[in-house]
Amino acid sequence: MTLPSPTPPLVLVFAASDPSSGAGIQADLLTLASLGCHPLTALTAVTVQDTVGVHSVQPVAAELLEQQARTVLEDMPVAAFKIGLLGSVENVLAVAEIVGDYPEIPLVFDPVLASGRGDDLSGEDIIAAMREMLLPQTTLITPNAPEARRLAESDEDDGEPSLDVCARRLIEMGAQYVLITGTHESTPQVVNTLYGADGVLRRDRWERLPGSYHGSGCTLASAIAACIAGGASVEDAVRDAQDYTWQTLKNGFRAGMGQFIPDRLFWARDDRPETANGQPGKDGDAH
Ligand code: PXL
Repeated sequence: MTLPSPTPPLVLVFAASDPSSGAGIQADLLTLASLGCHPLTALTAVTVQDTVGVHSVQPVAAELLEQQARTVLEDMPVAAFKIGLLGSVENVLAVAEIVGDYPEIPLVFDPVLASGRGDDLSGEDIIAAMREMLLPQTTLITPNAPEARRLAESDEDDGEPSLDVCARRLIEMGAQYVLITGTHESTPQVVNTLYGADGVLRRDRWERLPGSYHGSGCTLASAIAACIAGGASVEDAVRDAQDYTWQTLKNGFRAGMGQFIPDRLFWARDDRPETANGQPGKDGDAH
C-alpha cells in the first residue's frame, strides 16, 4: 500500500485577477506554487489590464467572496492568509469578518492602494475600512513607502511623517509587524525595513534593478506568506522572501509593451543566462 503524499502548506489568498499575470491573484499563485505551497483562492475583483495600465476594476459581490473563502476554510487547514487588492469597502468588511474567525492563522496583508504605474486601486473609504477592520488582525503588513504614508497620514501632520513614524502608527493601529518597501523612493539602492513593536528589526538593501516591474509587491507578500506557512518566523520569512523576489525581478521578462513581469519560476528554466549565484546556467541546477 502506498502512503498518501504529504499535503503542502495551504495558503488562502484574497486577491483580484490580473489577466497579464504580472500582478494580482495570478502572481500569487505562481509565487506560492514556486515556493512549494498549495494556493487556495478567494477572488475579490476582476481587473482588465495589460502590462501598460489598468482599464477597469470590477469588485465581486461580498457574499460571493465570503462563500469562496468559507467553503475552502471549512474543508482544509489553512497555514497562512495573504490579502491583496480587495476592491470595495464591502469586501474589506467581509474579509475582516472571515479572518476574525481564524485568529490563530498568520495574516500577511499587502495593502494595494495603487498599481505600480500609479493607477488608483483603493479610495479613501476603502483605506479607512482597512485601518479600522484589518490592521488590528494583521500579522505583517507590507506597504510600499507611498502606501505607508497614505495609510498612516493624520490630519494633524504639518509635513510628511518619516517612514519610521508611519510604521509606528501602523503598529499602533494593530499590525504586529510592518515591512515598508523602498522601491518607489529615490535612494540609489532599494531599502526595505521591517519594524516590530520595539522598532526596526532588520533593514535590507538591494541593488536597484533598471526595469519597472509589474507585481513585485504581490510577489514579495506571497513569498513571505509561503515562508510563514512553511514554518519560518516573520523575520526569517522577510529575509528569504526578499531574496526570492529580487531574483524573480532580476530574471524578469518584457512580454508586452509596458512593465517587466517578474519570473517566479526562474529556477525552472534551463535557458536562462545566469544562475542566482552568477554562474552560467547548466542542466540540473534548478532547485
Ligand atoms: O501590484 C499590486 C496589484 C495587485 N493586484 C492587482 C493589481 C495590482 C497592480 O496593478 O492590478 C489585481
